[in-house]
Amino acid sequence: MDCIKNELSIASICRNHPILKENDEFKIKYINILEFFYNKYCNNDNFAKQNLSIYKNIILEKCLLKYVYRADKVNKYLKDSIFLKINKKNGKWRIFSYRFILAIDCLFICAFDNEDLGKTIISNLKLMSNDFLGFFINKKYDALYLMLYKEKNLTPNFYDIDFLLSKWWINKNQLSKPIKKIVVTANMSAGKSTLINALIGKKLLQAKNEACTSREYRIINKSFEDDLVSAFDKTLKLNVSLNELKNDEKKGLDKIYIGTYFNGLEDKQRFCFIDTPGVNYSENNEHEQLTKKVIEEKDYDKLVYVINSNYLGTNDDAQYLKYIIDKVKDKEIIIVLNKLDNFDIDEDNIKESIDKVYKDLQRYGLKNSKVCPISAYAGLLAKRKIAGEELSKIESRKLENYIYQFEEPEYDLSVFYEYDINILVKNYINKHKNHEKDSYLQLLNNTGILSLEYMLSK
Ligand SMILES: Nc1nc2c(ncn2[C@@H]2O[C@H](COP(=O)(O)OP(=O)(O)O)[C@@H](O)[C@H]2O)c(=O)[nH]1
Ligand SMILES: [Mg+2]
Repeated sequence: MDCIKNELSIASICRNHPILKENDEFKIKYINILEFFYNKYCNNDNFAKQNLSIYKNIILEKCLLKYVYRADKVNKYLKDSIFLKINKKNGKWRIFSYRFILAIDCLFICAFDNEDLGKTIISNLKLMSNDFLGFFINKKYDALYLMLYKEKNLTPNFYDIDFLLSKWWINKNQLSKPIKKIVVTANMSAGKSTLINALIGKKLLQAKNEACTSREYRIINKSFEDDLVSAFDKTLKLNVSLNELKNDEKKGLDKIYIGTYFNGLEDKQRFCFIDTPGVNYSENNEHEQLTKKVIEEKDYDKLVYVINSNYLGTNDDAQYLKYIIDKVKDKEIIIVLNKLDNFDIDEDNIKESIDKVYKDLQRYGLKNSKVCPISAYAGLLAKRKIAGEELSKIESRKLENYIYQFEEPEYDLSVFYEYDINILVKNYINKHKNHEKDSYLQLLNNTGILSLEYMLSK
């Protein structure tokens, strides 16, 4: 499974690609060369196939329908992409070549995680683009190979490859980070899916007032935003729509991996959030079985238990919490008290509710757990707004209301976290300060979501 997780964590490098400014004819030639290498070296490799298809979709855009693959012309096309362009730089005319950009694309599609194949492809590119610059160019190909696969920082006067090279390396670094797996569990409708959405800063999972998650979701973060969602259940798909994910739900497969960029803390680790169906003792037994299987298999590092603060001390919670405490003795358990935006501070007291939860936990035998108060929904709206996402009219109105509501000191949930967490959150806010976004950042701070994120990353 680990290689699947790696493939899901790799972000596509072709958004804002330099080739996008060329004309259709040139783009078609360029993609022809990529397809040639794909056919020659990884015809059966699904990851490469999907990757090539993303290049076609993003680079060719509207001329995708005009695209024809011409194996017989690839050699000529390659020459064109090497000599065709004359570019004015610093007031001087120079030959502009796509050869090294093309090399990076070929290697990214075919051999990102396969150094030997990378070497073979570089040799092939050398042969194919053998030209009057001969020896000099071959040395540059060798240098490129070292820069991509051996972390050598050579930068020997390459023109225009920085953009792709940096994306290549952000991806490589991502794969070297350990994965921290966090399972989120609760009785139904406590806000598990909303909480995971808030942590990743996107409306990815369905959140509804009914038990709707019917399978296990494992969501892994990509290295940077490429506006694509990848998924693996039986096969790997690098570009799925949210609708496809929803429809997949009906097919009854029990586990799905998803890769997407998280709008969250920049971190030295990768997170994998695990969403399970709610456990509800009277209704769907299948959901309960599936969830218990995930809990008991223990393929996670931490467990987050979500309590709906609007219904404190229910029998369902008592029963399920006791089960968790009994089964999960060897992992950190974090208790999240959600939906605190619904609290009426004239009648309820947040501090007292938190204390009540601590007392219950003590009675059930859970001593060292932290109780983290949050509003997942308000946190999610704030994050989506900060990321520049367009909210619906109703969402915008709710967001504005939350801003006023959370300005009241009684709703500042960040005060319930420890000193060291508060310092980290403060640093985060200062670093991201931006006149237009300040009120949303402040809201995000007060919803407790950032504090919780730092707790999870500890
Ligand atoms: N007011 C409020 N509603 C929330 C919050 N978190 C979740 N909800 C709502 O609670 C319902 C159930 O949420 P969902 O995430 O689907 O719960 P799950 O069944 O535990 O996955 C949805 O209507 C959510 O919009 C919150 O922090 N505040
Ligand atoms: Mg759910």
